[in-house]
Amino acid sequence: MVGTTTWAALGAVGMALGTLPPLWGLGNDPDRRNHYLALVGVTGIAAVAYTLMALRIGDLTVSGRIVSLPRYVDWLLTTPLILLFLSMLGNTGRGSLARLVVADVTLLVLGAVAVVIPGTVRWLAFAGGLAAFGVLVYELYARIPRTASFSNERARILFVTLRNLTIALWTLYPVVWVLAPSGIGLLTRDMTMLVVAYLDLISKAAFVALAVDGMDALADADGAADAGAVTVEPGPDSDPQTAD
Ligand code: RET
Repeated sequence: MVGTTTWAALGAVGMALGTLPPLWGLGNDPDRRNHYLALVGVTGIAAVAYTLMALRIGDLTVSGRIVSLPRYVDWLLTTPLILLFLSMLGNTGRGSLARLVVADVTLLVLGAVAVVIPGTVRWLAFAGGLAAFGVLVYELYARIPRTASFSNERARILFVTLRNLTIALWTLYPVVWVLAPSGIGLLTRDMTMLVVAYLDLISKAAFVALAVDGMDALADADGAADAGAVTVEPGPDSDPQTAD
């Protein structure tokens, strides 16, 4: 039977493959070492977490519910790295990054609390998690675009793409939480693992792949500028919205 273990194993393979592009970037673009290190962490840590889940290591049973420790540790480490990367793209400064990470850790901790504590407290914790998520979305959507200083138009476009992908995908997690055994139990545990592994893969491996691709273009643009190959006159092909 195809179940939790298989999905977790597939997740591990996907995350490991997803770590190859930023490793390549690390070797090829020393100027953006920190950006690539953050990306290697995002999929690399998830690859380890999924391997542990496939081996069924770290499943805790708390008040009759199973909580996967590797999953929460993975989220606690890698979602801040995703936010760090977005914040580095926009040079948004420490205050903004701190707000993002505090909101992120708060929502994850409240989510974990909501899994293990029954009754009214469960839904209160969940509502608190949603509120923290609201703070995070507000920062990414409303504040950062006003305060960020992007090194060029391409960096801004890359930020907007990755930010939109992040908000769209992260919004699905609380929905899955409600449908899963943690909430009303419409999804089985196997189904939940499949859906979450799929969401994790897109919000991590696809995010990382798009980020590496975008930074490669940024490096090319820098290289062309350094070599004096950039024309000053904006020609018909130089619209950054349409250039690839
Ligand atoms: C919970 C329940 C409490 C309310 C909210 C949640 C949101 C979780 C999110 C998780 C994102 C995880 C990612 C993992 C990548 O691999 C904890 C489910 C709002 C947004 C992106």
